[in-house]
Amino acid sequence: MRKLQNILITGGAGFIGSNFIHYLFGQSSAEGNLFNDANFTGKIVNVDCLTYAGNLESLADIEAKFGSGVAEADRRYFFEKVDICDRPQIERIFKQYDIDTVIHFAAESHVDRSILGPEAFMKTNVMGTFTLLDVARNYWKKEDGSLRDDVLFHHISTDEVYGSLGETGYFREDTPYDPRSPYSSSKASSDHVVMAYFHTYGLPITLSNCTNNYGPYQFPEKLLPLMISNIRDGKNLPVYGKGDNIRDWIYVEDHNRAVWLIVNKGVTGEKYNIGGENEWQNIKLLHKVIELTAAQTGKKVEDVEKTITYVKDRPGHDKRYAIDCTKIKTQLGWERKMTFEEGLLETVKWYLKNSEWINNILNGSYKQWVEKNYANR
Ligand code: TDX
Repeated sequence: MRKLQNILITGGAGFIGSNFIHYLFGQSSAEGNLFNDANFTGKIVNVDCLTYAGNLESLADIEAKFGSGVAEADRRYFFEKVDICDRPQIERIFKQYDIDTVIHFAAESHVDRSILGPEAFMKTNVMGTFTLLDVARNYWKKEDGSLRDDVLFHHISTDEVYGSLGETGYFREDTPYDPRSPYSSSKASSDHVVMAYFHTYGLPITLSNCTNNYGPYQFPEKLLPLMISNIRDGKNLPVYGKGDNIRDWIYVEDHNRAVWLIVNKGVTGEKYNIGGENEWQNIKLLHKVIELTAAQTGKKVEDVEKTITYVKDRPGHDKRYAIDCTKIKTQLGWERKMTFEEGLLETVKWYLKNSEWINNILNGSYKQWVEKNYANR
């Protein structure tokens, strides 16, 4: 039986990680209580070095309700500003909180940035993952040298490790890896190191590869929050190439429910694909986002449509991603709860309502980065 009591979450101040912490504490951002089914009773230690994409504002409510805002004896949430590559600090954290589970979200995740500067991706995604695995292997060693079996290291990964699909076909768990960007190659490398720690040392691991996530708290360099905030601000809507690339979209908390299910019931040493079964050509998705955002902001669809700007394509732009998620459905009984219609509308409304959250990012250090790197848009 896995303990699942003292959970180390890496990258908890990022998009998927902050949603995961909300989900685990029964504080889902989805309306209608759809997702408050985690039944988690333990403690969370959030390790995040707060890069440009980490944002403690996304966790202010959690800090108040479960962290420093409550009496020490009732405290269930702890934040540690630490880089996952910093081995002595990671060793200290394992010991101090007696970590029994790692759920590893921390990663450099933006493909465009990996093309402009791959080094941070190799450091964080490859060496950071290695450091965590190696500290876990040492900390979870029993006196006889074997590893405990009530512990787990779960690694979050991406469908991009499988490469790019043509018009047909789906990525399955046994699809050979074929990463094509510095980002996806760094994630593929980390997946291999995780598997190597299972096969070589018997470290109890599980791994998941998911499609494009959408929902609250996503950094506005990614397609959906970028387009929603640009529509709001009357800015151009940059579409790469012809806009005919296809992505499969999943609501972030459907992904996180899958991760929690794997952490609870997944078979040690196994990997699981998680998908939305919801493919959209970028340009078609943009039309849909324009329709919803215009309706919410009182803008005219025709006016917003005129701001669509076709820009230079991303180098090596993968054509299509699509996941076959039969394994997690049939073996673990996972199913999605959010429909795309509802989820997309809720997401549009969330970014418009939480304008302070997004404005703080858009007016912070990210502004200079955009001016430097996206000046031609
Ligand atoms: O301005 C844009 N214009 C545009 O046409 C941006 C930011 C993106 N795009 C296109 C590129 C992609 O085809 O939209 C699609 C989605 O782009 P991103 O949001 O950058 O995501 P993607 O490259 O598909 O990768 C995402 O999903 C898999 C995440 O960023 C990864 O971390 C995850 O692993």
